[in-house]
Amino acid sequence: MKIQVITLFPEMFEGVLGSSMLWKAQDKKLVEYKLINLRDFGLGPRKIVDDTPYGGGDGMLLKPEPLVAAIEAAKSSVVGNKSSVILMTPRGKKYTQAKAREFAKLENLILICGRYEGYDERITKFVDEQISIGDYVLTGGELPAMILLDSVTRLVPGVLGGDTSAEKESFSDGSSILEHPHYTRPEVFRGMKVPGVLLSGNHAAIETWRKQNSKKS
Ligand code: 4GS
Repeated sequence: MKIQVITLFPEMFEGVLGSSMLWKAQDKKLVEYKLINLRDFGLGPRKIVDDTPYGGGDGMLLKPEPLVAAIEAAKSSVVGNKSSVILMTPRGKKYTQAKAREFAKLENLILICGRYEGYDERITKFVDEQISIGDYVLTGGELPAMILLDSVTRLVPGVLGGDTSAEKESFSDGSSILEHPHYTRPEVFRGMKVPGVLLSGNHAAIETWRKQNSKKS
């Protein structure tokens, strides 16, 4: 899988892409990440990417020409045809584990990180999907893009150590069952005991306890 990210702040991704799981995914050649600096597609000698909104109002908007040129550059480097251009925006469809699973099946993802007050609406004609990570306002779409690429990468076969770990976790069966609580040593921590059943060795009882203590939402 190839994930390309269009952003004005490529350096924001260094920490996340260099961290264990994502780094290993690249090292094993399971996923390839490419950062595209939107500034490179800016207009004129000053590489302008933003402009004031028609009709007035506060703030600046991303201009359509640089953004569409960056999308086209990303698309031109794609081999195969299963690709999706995804715009990170609070106006998008709410991101879920089901979406992550859908994206993990694609060969090519192109993620666009918004900035400023927003973008010229005409860019949406060059976008396949608009995704929001939640109803709050961030400074840019970079953090949402990192959340998307983290959650998608760990679903790519071979990325996680055990082949079952990704699928056993919360939401993986399409329902919204959250995981049961976990405990590790010590048996008593600051007066709080580990539930006795977990120390019992009775696997059926443990399974029942875990089911009962999984949250449905
Ligand atoms: C989100 C969000 C976001 C909105 C980008 C204001 C800069 C910012 N993107 N899910 N302009 N929530 N984007 O807040 O995706």
